[in-house]
Amino acid sequence: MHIKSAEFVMSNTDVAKCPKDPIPEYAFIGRSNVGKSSLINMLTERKSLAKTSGRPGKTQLINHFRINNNWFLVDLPGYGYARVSKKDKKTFQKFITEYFQ
Ligand SMILES: Nc1nc2c(ncn2[C@@H]2O[C@H](COP(=O)(O)OP(=O)(O)OP(=O)(O)O)[C@@H](O)[C@H]2O)c(=O)[nH]1
Ligand SMILES: [Mg+2]
Repeated sequence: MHIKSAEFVMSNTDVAKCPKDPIPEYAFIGRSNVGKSSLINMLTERKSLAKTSGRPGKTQLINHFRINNNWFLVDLPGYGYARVSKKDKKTFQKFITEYFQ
């Protein structure tokens, strides 16, 4: 598929505020630092659409990207060994669960 456009839409921790456009949405979930954000950049052929880091725990929000104006890619925080506080891990877990529900 040719990616003609890939635009950052918004970042959220509140699922109710996420985009409601009735278009397909593909999200990546996995352990922290496995390369979820890098995969989004690879797929869209954009170097820094999604923020990446060698330090686990870079992605801390629900990030929506609109692709070709007709579907979303979603970057989520990782689980497992993100270098963030226990409190932040709980927060991530809560909104990620709400997102998938
Ligand atoms: N060797 C190798 N390194 C990769 C690959 N993909 C990503 N990385 C590196 O792995 C590290 C983490 O990549 P991210 O894309 O930020 O990982 P993430 O899963 O989004 O991490 P969190 O946001 O913490 O959940 C970075 O240093 C990347 O450069 C890959 O295919 N091979
Ligand atoms: Mg990430």
